[in-house]
Amino acid sequence: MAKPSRIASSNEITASSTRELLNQDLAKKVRTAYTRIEERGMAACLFGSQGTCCKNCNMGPCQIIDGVESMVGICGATADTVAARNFGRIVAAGTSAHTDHAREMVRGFIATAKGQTPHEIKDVAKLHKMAQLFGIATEGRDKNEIALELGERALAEFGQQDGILTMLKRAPEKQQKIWKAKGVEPRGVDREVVEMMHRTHMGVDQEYHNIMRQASRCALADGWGASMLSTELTDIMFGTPVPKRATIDLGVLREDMVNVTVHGHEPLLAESLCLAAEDEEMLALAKKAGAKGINLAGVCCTGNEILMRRGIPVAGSFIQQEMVLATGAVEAMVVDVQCVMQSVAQVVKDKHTDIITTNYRAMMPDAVHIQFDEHDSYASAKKILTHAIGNFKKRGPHYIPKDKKFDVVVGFSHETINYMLGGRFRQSYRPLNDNIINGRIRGVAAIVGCEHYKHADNVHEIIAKELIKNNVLVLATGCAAQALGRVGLMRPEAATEFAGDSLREVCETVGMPPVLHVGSCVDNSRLLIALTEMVREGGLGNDIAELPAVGTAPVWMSEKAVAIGQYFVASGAHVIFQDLPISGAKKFSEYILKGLKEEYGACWGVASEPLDIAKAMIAAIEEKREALGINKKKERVLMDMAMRREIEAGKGIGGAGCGGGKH
Ligand code: NFS
Repeated sequence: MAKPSRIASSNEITASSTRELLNQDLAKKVRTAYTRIEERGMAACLFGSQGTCCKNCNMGPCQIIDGVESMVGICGATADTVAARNFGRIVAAGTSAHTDHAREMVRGFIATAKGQTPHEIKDVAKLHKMAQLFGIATEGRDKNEIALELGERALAEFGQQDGILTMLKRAPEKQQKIWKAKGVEPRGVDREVVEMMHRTHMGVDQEYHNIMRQASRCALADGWGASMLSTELTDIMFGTPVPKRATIDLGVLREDMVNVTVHGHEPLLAESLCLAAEDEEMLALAKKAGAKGINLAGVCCTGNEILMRRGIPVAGSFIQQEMVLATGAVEAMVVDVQCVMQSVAQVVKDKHTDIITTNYRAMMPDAVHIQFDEHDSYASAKKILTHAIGNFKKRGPHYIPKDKKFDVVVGFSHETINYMLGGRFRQSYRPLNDNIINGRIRGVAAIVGCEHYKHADNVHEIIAKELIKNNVLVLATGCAAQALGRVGLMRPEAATEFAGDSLREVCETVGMPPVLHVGSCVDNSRLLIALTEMVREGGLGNDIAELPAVGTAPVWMSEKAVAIGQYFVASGAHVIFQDLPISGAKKFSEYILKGLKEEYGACWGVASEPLDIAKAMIAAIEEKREALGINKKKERVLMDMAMRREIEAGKGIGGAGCGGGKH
């Protein structure tokens, strides 16, 4: 039996801003997740956390104990079946969240192409690339006309019943062949979620390998389908991120301005707010209320979206959302969908702050609802800001930890990585591949996903520092990226301070941080493309499974993180989490932690301590390097003229010039 989840107590909070705030009298009056954890005083249910609680029908709920005949489900379902069904449902829920987000972005994209939003088609080069992928003619056509056709074709893939999703064609050929052979190519985005739910209904799919086949298909519909569509179309509409300096943490709130925090996920709302916050009429209104202006700040992944594209500061990550409000300095927190704790409306109960819900899909008691209309988004944004400005004069006692504001350099889209390492004239992944082959960079590690309260909040930091110390380049997304930004790892100087010698050398030459912010969770699709480009560039194997690349979402909270993990595993990338709800089912666990590797070349891993996660990631990278034959130390041979002539004569010198690699 695995040990029960550890509950973090408030003395394990390492974020100095959070600690400082919680010590203020003002914040002590507020009930936060930290309070609730202390008051609950109990560990999570063992059956639930080990994956063996079944509530898929009303004969139960059944708690299953693996190997005990009297403790299977009333229907006879075994621990392996139950854990696999639960896992499949987690993947389906995570996928549904990403895909519904993506659908809204595609609809916004169509509205933009029709001229119905204040936005425009910004990245025409990417528009043409995507059009080409979809077989859409571009020559002599207006950008909006192409965008409209692309948007409609993309939208149709959500409800598609047969065939395969177009974006799958972007994967390395070998990956595509594996998916075809396994029968896991997603047909349509919605179809895979529905089928996953159906197959895990009582009395349908009761064979865990088969359940996981659909979980892979469903997750691939997320990563290579909807999430990738969302990222690309959002880039086309709002601009592909390029490196920008910005700031992060609670200190970005302003004493003298109307503070409006944007929390949630779909950047259509946030982008409209960014435009409206610069509107003369809005600024005049703010001044009339006694403020110097409007300070927009992000929270969670919406924060990442506008941070990446506009350099708008981030006030807090998932774990800090209550802290942002506990400052008493926020006039409104504008939310749309996902990762918004219901408690936020209670945190502001005695404050002037309003929680403004904006989406018909996501309402909350004690919040103010102002519906965001994508066809009239500018007017919606102005209405929301007007409401927030109206609260400024009512601001009461407040506390902003002003010095808790950390510099970050963000905006590392896959195109940026291409450019940064390759330079303007030879944009390519060649320099990255070469640096991996010659060992300056041992490999690439993704640190993604959420935060929660079960563990101390420096897990991401410990993992990242160990990785970069060992010359592994780190790419980060989601709230993990914000956690790493808060501890100063997204400054170029961090390379000098924390990276191993050879990674430091590469970072210093290029002027980049050793931890690159790649975007929101939906933008994990950028990592799939980056990995694909590394394969395509050559020298590191024929598919993602051969690359010295590995991922972790150590402190996962949301079901979305498991969907992401599954699409990485099914794409050949090894993924390590701090825990997974599988340990109560022996055979199923073995399949997840080992068996999947035979099918996709990658599997899941679990390690509870952050340093162990980092070590497991480094070991996985080293294993790949060994298999590629790039770990052999290259002997430096000082050549004299006679030796050079010998080479020219075609006789050669063993090992020289090939990095000891395979031929
Ligand atoms: Ni990702 Fe973003 Fe954060 Fe986790 Fe939630 S905000 S989409 S799910 S908690 S990283």
